[in-house]
Amino acid sequence: MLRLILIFNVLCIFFVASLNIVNPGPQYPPTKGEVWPKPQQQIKQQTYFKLSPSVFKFTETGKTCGILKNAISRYTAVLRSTHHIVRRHSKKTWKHADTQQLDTNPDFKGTLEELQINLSRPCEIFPHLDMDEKYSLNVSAVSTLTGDSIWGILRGMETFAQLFYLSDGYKEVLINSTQIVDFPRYTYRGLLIDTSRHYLSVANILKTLDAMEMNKMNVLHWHIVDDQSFPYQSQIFPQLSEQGAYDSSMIYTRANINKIVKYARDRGIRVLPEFDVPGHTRSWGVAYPEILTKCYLLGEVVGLGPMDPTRNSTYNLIGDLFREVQEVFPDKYFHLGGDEVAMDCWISNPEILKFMDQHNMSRTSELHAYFMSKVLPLLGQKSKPVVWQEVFDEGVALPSDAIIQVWKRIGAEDMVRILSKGHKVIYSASWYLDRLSNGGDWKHLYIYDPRLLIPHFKGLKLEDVVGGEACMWGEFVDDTNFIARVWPLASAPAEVLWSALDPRHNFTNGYEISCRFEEHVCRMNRRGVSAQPANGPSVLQAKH
Ligand code: CP6
Repeated sequence: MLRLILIFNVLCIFFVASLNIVNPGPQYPPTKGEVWPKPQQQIKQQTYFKLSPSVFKFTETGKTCGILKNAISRYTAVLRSTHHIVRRHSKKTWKHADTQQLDTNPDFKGTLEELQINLSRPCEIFPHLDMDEKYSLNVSAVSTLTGDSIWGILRGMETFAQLFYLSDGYKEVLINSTQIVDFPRYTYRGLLIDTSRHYLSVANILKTLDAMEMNKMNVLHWHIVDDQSFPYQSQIFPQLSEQGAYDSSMIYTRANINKIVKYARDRGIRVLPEFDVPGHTRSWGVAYPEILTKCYLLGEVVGLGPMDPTRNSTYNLIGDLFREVQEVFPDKYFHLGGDEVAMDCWISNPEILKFMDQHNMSRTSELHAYFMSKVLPLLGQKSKPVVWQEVFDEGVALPSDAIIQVWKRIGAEDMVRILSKGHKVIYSASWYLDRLSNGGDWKHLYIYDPRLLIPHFKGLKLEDVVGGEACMWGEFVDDTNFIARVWPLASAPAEVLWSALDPRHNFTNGYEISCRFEEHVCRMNRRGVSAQPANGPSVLQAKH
């Protein structure tokens, strides 16, 4: 009997061991030195160099400025830290035979000593919608990065940092000879963060900017306040956050915001503030209940709704606050929101009904239009508006340079209507990160390309689809899970919005993308971004 059990045990061990043989290691082997998002044009040679961080230096051969100097110290640190990983892995075997093997390999061309950075135009102070992000990078015995604009140079430095990979056995940091010419397919590549439903710490927002830089995203759309809390600390209306924030520690001071804006600028990232009006404003009413509409049910007040469009005091407060916000956020655009206005509250209120009557309005959309027509001029000359699509859909007269953000339906329909009226569009309908359960799958996000959705249609300027945005609404994310929920998912729209259509869209390269994702996630992890695994549980599947 004992013998039988023993034999059974041995068989079991054999069986388990054989499973391991059937399922060998990672499903998707990570690539080595593949750049995310994929460059527009790249030639890669077999010849390669070794990085010696103590010798390597960035040199400025053209114009320079503070942004470039900061980038040089940042990327010097990145290259040094890759080296630390090598040292950790290789321990005492640092001078191992593998190094000798390298030296005798005919493709090995020695140590990379320098990257010459040749910036031809003076630096701009802040990134903007039309910024030039083009660069050329040549990695060879004399390596050069050239660009007309500082923003292109920043993108090129990120690419350069990503070209390095660890040798087999992690003994060396290597880089192949490579020629790259690169520029984005879309100029607006955004990420929405929502700091009202849950507060996000300044440290986490800075971390988010690090990750955006690694993915060449260039707009942080900061949905800073909403119904649930008002964390923006205003100097003229301090009561807004004193009473409307979750806690006196859960606010953004002017110093906090200055730091975030500067940190973003150093990475070529714009910070687009959103103060959503007239809906989603419940938190404004904790300190200033009179600016909100009283909602009625059966003749009784049952709560507060959207802003009260009938009172001048509403517009006075908005105007004064927006002027202050325009000083803190230097971007040329200001997001006014305008989405999901609870019209049923408006028409439950007898005062509002009377006002509509007096102004010959029969539909609530006319009241929404009236409200926006009073708010839009408050921006003055200093900023141009971005609004959610409802504002356009409800027939509000918008200045021609207003940008419309589409979110309601996946598909071309909404974009076509907006483009035909001559407005620029930001597309985010397909990239609601918060809607994905179990962390989500990048494949659901990678298949949409906003311009490709639009059928050939006479007279529409496809370039007016300026880009897209991944939206991470805050209902189910806070400091504990925000980074891992966003990354690497947002890397999918980041690549769609940057890279060329070919070979991205031949739809047979899911395997290749998965392998590049493995390396990219590992790279983000190494550089301090806690991105979660990109590829789901391992299911055996043939290559290609
Ligand atoms: N908050 C605000 C939200 C949403 C919007 N605006 C939203 C709506 C539907 C989904 C996700 C988010 N939470 N202010 C709409 C733009 Cl599915």
